[in-house]
Amino acid sequence: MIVNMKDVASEEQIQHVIERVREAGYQAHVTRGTERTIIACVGSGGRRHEIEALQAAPGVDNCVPIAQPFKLVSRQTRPTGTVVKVGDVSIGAHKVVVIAGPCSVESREQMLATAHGVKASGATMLRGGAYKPRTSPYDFQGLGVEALEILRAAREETGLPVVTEVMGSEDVDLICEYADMLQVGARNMQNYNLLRRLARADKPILLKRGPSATIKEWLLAAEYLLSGGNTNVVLCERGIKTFETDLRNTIDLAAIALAKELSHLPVIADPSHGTGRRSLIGPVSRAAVALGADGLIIEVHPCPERALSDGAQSLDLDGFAEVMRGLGDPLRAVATPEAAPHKYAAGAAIPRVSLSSVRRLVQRENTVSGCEDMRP
Ligand SMILES: [Mn+2]
Repeated sequence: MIVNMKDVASEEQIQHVIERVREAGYQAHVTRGTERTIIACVGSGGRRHEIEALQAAPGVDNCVPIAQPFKLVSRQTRPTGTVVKVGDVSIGAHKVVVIAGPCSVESREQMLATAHGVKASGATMLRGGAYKPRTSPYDFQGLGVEALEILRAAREETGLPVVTEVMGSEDVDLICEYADMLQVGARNMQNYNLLRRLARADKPILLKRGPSATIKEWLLAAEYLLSGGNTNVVLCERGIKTFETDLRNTIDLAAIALAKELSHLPVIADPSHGTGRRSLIGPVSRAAVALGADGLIIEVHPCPERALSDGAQSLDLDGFAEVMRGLGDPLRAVATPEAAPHKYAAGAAIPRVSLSSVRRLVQRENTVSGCEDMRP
C-alpha cells in the first residue's frame, strides 16, 4: 500500500503516519518529493485494513494499493524518477551518460589508452572487467586484484568514475575499495544472496537484465536491492535470448521504455552485448537514446583484434568517436510534406458527388423501406 500525504501535511503528521504503518506490521519507506511525501508500506504479514484506515488520519490525502509485485521500485512510489550519483556523474538526470571501456582489463597500457581515448570523445564513466563470468572455464577469467589496481589508476588519471562487475558475495568488500559502482552481470541477476549482500553495500549498483528474465523478474531483482537498503540502482538492458542467431542477443528496446514507465530507476542500454556486432552499436545507441534511455554502456578496445574477450563487438577508439558524434545528431527529418495544405482543410471545397449516384442511393433506400412494409 502507498499512503499519499497532502502537500500541506506537517512533519508531525508524517511522523504519526510512519508510526502507525510500523504498528500495522509494515516497514515504512518514505519518499519526500518537492511537492508531497509518499509513504510506501512494504513487507509481508502486515494488517492491510489498518493502512486503509489511515485514510482518515490528519494530513493523509489517500491510501492506494501498489499495483505491481515490485513495490519500492515502482514509479508509484516515486513519480519523479531517481537520479543515481556515481562520483560526480548523475545517471537519470537530463544528460545521457556514456560508460565506455574494454570488456576485460588486460594490461595497464590497454586500460589507460582506452580511458584517455574514450574521455576525449565524451565518455563520462569507465567500464572494465576484473572478474569475468565466462561461458567456458578455459576462457580468460580476468586479472582480479591487478585489474582493480589498474582501474583505480585509470580513474586517478582521467577523473572518470569506474564500474566493474562483482561475481560473488565474497568479493564485495574488496571491489568496493576500488570501484565507484558495482555491476551485477546478466548471469547473476537472480543470484539473490549476492543481491542481498549488495543491498548493504554503500556503492551504487548497475543491475543487468538476465538473458532470459522477464521485465517483472528484472524489476523484482532490483526490489531486493532497494528493500535491503540500497536505493542507488541503475537498470541495464543488455539483450535477451530469442530464436535469432545472427545477433549475439536481441536487445529489447521496448523493455527500456517499459522499465522507465513502471519504475523510477534510471535505465541504460548495452548495445555491445545486446547485438554482439560492432556495426550495430551506433544505430542501436541512437535508438536507445531516442526512446528515453538514461545512458549507454559500450565496449571499446584500442585494438579489438587483440582483445582477450568480446573483440568482435568492441569498437576501436575511432569507431567510438564516430558513435559519439552520431549521438549528437538530431533525429532525421520525418518524410511528411510539411508545407502542403491539407486536402480537406476546414473551408476547402467539398468534392462533388455525382447526381446519378445520389439517385441510385435514394432508389435503394426506397426499395429497402418498401420491403420492410411488406413484412407481416
Ligand atoms: Mn563483454
